[in-house]
Amino acid sequence: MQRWMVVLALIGWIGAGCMASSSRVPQTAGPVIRMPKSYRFDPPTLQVKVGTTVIWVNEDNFTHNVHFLSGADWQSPPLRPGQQISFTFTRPGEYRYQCDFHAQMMKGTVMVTP
Ligand SMILES: [Cu+2]
Repeated sequence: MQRWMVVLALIGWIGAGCMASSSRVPQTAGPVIRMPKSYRFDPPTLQVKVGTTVIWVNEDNFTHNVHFLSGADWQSPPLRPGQQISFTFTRPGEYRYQCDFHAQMMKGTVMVTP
């Protein structure tokens, strides 16, 4: 094998390693809302205090997102299996949300108290 081929192979290997780890950054702060199999938020209703950071984790085999219908104008990007997103609630209120891809099945609410 030529030397340049070895270098290219090495670059590809390092790149693949970085991609794999960046999509699974461990987060420990705040309550977690899981998206288990299949098509649901667990728990569907959560109550937290202002200032809390909530993490949604997609443990399903399908792509989902989190889109607020009330409380704030915010939506996550599409979350592939294994990905997660967090949101910090800075104002009290009722935050109803859905997954845009499965709006009939996937709805949830976060109640934020002062
Ligand atoms: Cu979904």
